[in-house]
Amino acid sequence: MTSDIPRTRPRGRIARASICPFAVACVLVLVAGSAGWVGAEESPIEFDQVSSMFEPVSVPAEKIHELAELVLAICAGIFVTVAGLLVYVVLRFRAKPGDEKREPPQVYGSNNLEAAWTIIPIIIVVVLFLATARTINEVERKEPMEGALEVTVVGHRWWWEFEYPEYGILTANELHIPVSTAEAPRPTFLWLESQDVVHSFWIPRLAGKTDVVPNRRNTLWIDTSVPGTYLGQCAEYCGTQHAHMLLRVYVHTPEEFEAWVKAQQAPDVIDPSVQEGRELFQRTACINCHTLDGTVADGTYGPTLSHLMSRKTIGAGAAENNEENLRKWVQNPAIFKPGVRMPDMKLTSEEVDQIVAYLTTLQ
Ligand code: HEC
Ligand SMILES: [Cu+2]
Repeated sequence: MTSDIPRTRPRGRIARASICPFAVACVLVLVAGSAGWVGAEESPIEFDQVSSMFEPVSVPAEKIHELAELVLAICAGIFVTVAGLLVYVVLRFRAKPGDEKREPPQVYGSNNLEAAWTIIPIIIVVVLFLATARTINEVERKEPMEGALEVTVVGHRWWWEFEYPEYGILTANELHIPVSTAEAPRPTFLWLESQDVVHSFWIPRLAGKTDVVPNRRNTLWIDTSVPGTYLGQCAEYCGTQHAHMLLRVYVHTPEEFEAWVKAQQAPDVIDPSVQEGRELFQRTACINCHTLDGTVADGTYGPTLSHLMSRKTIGAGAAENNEENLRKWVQNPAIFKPGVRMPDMKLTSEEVDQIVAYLTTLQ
């Protein structure tokens, strides 16, 4: 009996229809993921700003963004055309009842069609190539521009060293630069070096991503007129604590920058109430790995501790820089960064207190 009822919905179409919810779910996950709703882990540091390459504030980042928008627009056009034609063909030429026995008309070769789908893609690729070449040419610079602030950036496992030869300043993980305006241009030119493995320097809102390679000097520049704090990170897997190799860039007004330079150049004030901690620090192996101006410490394996408290974070963004976290860090830095290259110094609780009391005076 049932076999006499004409099948209006062939099985194949049901199977095809069931793909739809899956596709919809995929698109939703992609959209949610890119909007930051999914997988947004709670970070130990409160991030003041989401760092998006779609909100550039510096000349090279703007140029890269323009190119990205052009490429996205062209690719979106291709996607809509191809997917639209596909949907049209699937619906228009779908199997209808009574079609089962018939073959569709067979078309062999069409010179016009073939010419079209050869020439149009070639034009698209040439346009993409030219636009990309132009952007690379605008963004790439091998030598510092007139009046630029030069900073040498050295990638270490797992922190960043910043040296300002012009001012004799050495600091870590947090880069301070001035704004650059049309009236008073002051771009920042970065020399990128690595102490150990390949890292990658990336501050999405300020400049493109550039690898930091041992035995090689790469370059990058920033030119922004918007003061603020911009976040970045190492973008090349460089070992266990790669994810905790963050960057903070403070863009200051000229006056603020001047004040920061002055503060960094001034020697750390020696506070007599923490003399014990200061002496203990200088008797401990800390000095083999850390530099601290005005003390015997001149190690270069770890970040400089001069003006330590002027930094907002410790451990390259692994923790906020405050007394409590410094205490935990000096006690055993692996609490924040398992695998970190600073050993547990096996200090007694009292020794930690003394050293931390001293460190917190390093304004
Ligand atoms: C074997 C070398 C070594 C020794 C010894 C050492 N450190 Fe470190 N220290 C490091 C390294 C490397 C880092 C950077 C770790 C990172 O961020 O991945 C660091 C980071 C730090 C930081 C955080 C600085 C910042 O800006 O992120 C502090 C504070 C610090 N050390 C204090 C000390 C003190 C105090 C001692 C002695 C009790 C000490 N260290 C001994 C290698 C060392
Ligand atoms: Cu790295």
